[in-house]
Amino acid sequence: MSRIERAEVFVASPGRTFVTLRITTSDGVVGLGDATLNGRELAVASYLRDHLVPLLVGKDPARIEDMWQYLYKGAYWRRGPVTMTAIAAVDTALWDIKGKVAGLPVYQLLGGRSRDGVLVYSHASGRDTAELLDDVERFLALGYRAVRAQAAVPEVGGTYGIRKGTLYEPAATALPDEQPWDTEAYLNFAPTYLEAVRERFGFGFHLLHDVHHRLTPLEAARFGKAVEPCRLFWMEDPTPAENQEAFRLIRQHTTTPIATGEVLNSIWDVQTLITEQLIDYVRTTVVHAGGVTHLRRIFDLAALYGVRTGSHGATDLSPVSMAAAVHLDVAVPNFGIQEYMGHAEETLEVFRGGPTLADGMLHPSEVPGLGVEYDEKAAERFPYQARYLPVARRLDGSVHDW
Ligand code: KDG
Ligand code: MG
Repeated sequence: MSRIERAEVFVASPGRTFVTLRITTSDGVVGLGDATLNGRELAVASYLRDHLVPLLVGKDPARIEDMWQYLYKGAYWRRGPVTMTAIAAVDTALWDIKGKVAGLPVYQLLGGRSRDGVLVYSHASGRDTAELLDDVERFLALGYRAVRAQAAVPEVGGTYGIRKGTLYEPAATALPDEQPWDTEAYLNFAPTYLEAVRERFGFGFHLLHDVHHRLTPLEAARFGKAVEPCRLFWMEDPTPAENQEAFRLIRQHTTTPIATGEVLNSIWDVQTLITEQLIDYVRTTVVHAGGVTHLRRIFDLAALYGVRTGSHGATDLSPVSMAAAVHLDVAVPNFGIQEYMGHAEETLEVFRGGPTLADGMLHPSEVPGLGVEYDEKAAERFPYQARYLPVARRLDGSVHDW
């Protein structure tokens, strides 16, 4: 019987930092898992190296569900992003191995295709409305059928989600950048640029917006009502999602669809949101929510309640995560949309292969497994660089949700 012979953890910063787990079996089959937790990367690397790798060696790589239960229940300490990201890396690597052993792409192991391609949205942004409109135009010209729109709030001179270079990268400083925030200014301004987008480009594409956890439930309800004429595909993370019950109030006041979940890690974190149908799209991901095995479980629960999927896909999700996401997206019946920002050139020098983009849709790789390779030699050219996500402060100096 095949055994896990080796498990190695790589930390490198090709364009940005990624933590990658590589499991090798006694038959020489190699599987990859993403273990990147933006701004807290080394905590997961240590969890893997110091606590999980010693448990993996000698185990049967084919027993994916059993491994998941063993690592989750065996930790005793439940949930949390560090634990769930580490478990996700092992789980994803084992799915990669299973696909390679079977000679099938992972989506075939998940039941095969439910659709021909995976609808994606990308990020348009601008320092003001005019710049945002140009950027939306650019994405539509590239063939995207869904675009997220964010513009800097003039009174505070910025906000989350505004691209500086070719790719949006919030974790850009050696210590956290402190950014100002003013809710009233945002609430006055954001609806105006979303309206401007619809006025200029019409309704022939999906328009999304990320509130990034910054509003109270009542403020979110007010925002949702204000943008109803824009017919958003969704408003994302309208309020911090730790308090699942808070979404009831938003739901009662607006028909703007709601998406949340990118910072949540387990089925229990989204249980009320899903079973009470307080959201329309669940944004949990392969890498931060326990891998393919656990994300499938979340998606299946969501399917029972008519909630669709809309997984996080920012640049801090490595090409291994993106590949795994697209295998799941193409297979599950309740897929909604997939976020896709692409990756820096340096990132793609290290991670080769993966899904392909055509006409605003991603298509999974047809090679056995996930279809991504990790070039260890290339990674050595990009040593680890510590980077933090920013912190938001209100105008009175107090800390706000970033
Ligand atoms: O690491 C944090 C980013 O992934 C996050 O800020 C991006 O909100 C985000 C999104 O929707 O892509
Ligand atoms: Mg988001």
